[in-house]
Amino acid sequence: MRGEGGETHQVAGGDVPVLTTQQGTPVADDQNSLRIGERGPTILEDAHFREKIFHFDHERIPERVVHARGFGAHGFFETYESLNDITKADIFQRKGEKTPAFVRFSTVAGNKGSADLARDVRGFAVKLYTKEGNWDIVGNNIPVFFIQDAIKFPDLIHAAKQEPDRGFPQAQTAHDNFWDFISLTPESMHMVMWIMSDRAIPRSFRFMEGFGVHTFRFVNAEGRSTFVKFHWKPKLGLQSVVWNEAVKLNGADPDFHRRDLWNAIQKGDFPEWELGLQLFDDKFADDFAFDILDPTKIVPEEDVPIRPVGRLVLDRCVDNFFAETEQVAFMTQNIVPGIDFTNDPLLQGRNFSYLDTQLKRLGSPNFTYLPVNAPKCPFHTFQQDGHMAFINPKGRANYEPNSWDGAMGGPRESPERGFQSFPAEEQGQKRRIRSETFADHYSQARQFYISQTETEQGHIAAALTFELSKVATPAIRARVVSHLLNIDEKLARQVAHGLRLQDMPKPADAARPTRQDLRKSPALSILLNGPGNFKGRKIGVLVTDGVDIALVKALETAAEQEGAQVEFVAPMVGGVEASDRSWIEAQQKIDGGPSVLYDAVALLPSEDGADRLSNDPAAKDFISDAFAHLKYIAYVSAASPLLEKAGIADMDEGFIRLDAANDATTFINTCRKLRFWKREETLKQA
Ligand code: HDE
Repeated sequence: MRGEGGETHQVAGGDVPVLTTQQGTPVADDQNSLRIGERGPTILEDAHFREKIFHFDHERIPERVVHARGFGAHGFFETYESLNDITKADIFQRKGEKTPAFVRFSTVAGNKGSADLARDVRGFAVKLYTKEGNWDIVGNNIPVFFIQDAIKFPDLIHAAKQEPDRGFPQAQTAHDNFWDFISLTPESMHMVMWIMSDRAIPRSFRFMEGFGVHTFRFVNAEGRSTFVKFHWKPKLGLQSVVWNEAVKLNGADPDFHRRDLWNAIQKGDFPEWELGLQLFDDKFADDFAFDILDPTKIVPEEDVPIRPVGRLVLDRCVDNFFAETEQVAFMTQNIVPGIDFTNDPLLQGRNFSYLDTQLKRLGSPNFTYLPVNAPKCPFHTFQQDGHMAFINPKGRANYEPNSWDGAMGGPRESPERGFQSFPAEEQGQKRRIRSETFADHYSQARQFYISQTETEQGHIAAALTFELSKVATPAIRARVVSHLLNIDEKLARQVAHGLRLQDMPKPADAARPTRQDLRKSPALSILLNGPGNFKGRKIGVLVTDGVDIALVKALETAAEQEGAQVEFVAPMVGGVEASDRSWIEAQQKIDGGPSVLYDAVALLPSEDGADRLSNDPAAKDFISDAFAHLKYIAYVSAASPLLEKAGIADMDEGFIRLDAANDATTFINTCRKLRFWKREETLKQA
């Protein structure tokens, strides 16, 4: 086995294994292929060369058709209390039980190499290795979806991804095909509100919610079923970036999200989510204004409160990206006794799709044996052979029933322990049909919109205006506005104005009128659900030679007490000499560490340093971007020439002056609000 035993070889760093071929033959020369004469031909018998290039040529597997770009980590789920009254799922039977977990976050539309800050839904897929089999909750960071029937999925994804004739745009929905499809698909309007909101540009995977989307069933030992919706709530609260910041982040650090998660876990700052359940019975489902099988609808938290039942902690990065993050195979069909599906037509279609996709990507029905996919409980099947069958049964029986005794006869089914489907009554005509109860496409879109703060509503209007401004066909722009009129007139007018539409279109034909009586749901707002602290956030501190060491120390202490991180940004990455002649190492050179990488910034140059930096475009952008992105900015008076050069005439309440060491604490406390949203109004008026 690679890395275990074998011959070793002495090098400067100690004993290391001898390089071999895949057949185990020691390699003498890995620098030169075998040739005749110094300048002669390479010869066919060079098996080492052939093997090396052959393997390289086959390194790639097809990327995922959707969710190609992702990032995974290991962790565990801890059960808070027994739920045996509502489900017999083994994972929920014992308080304090820890179940190993693997999570993969992703974007949907972009290819594997696309940038992290695309405006997009984020995948939030969780594999729980329970003692009765793997349970996958293959969810998103948005609780609804674009379509109501899985048969529309290929159309949706084709429309969202690069246009087929030109092969662009990459990882963007701001193009004609996407909005053409969307504007012809009114059922997507609720989802459109979510993807045009800041939910689609999260600051970090650590600061976003996850949702199972569909309604599932819990089934208890007596066979009683309860409907359930799954929610993952981040312990660090919700946070997103602003759009202009997202655009710049994609250039400054296309790996912003994966780096953030990697760094947090490596530092031991393990991100955590609480699993919350919305539980309801048939009576609630019958009385609810919408169909609980419709994946374009939510059940507001205010109607069915969320019950926290456990926590998910990510505490280990992968050892190998390909083996784990790339090869992990999530499948909605992976459920365990005590959990069952409903007839949500999207879920039913997904249950068919995921197995297919794994065979295509991983190439063999034995993908379940890969360590990241294999159950961590015992498993025994009569399936056999196939490519890469590296787990094989022993003994004679490879079928059942059989009459071989004991171990020789192999595993047996168990009506008591085995998975039993909930015996739902089903009847009806075999037809291609959409239920009438799925027909209201605008009411919850409106409910989402009116539940946002004014700031957030402004962002939705701005995002729609931005996206539709990239749509070249005026008729498509107008068609989208015709749907917005059914959601909220103010929103429609704002977007029409932003696009400079000459004539306001008529509202789109609606199968159902938009309900005006749905109550606001504060749980839908990001800004109303912030963390109230600055934990897990990062401050970019601009320093030069001569920086006041007392302030640096005070900032570091205040940040540490809050659980926030400080990163030094300097003219050169080697660092700076502080006022007391001590040396401060920088993490970033100023043009590699723009302020978009940080949640707040502190400007601590010496007078001399500020003078030198005042003609540096990167220093100017550092400040003007932090200002435009509504960040809190701490500064020393010596920073004045820099602020002036960055075009900051009036310093608003988002600026905190650092005169003495205890001002650092004031700064961190102020940062708990995350952004100085009031500035956005001033900027709009300017
Ligand atoms: Fe997926 N989806 N999906 N999806 N999905 C895939 O499976 C599919 C849908 C989601 O990190 C694929 O292994 C169909 C909703 C996540 O590996 C594929 C339909 C939701 C991931 C597939 C949907 C999701 C996928 C591609 C319409 C949120 C990434 C590669 C009925 C609840 C998992 C793969 C990972 C991946 C099919 C709709 C979430 C092709 C047919 C709704 C998080 O099988």
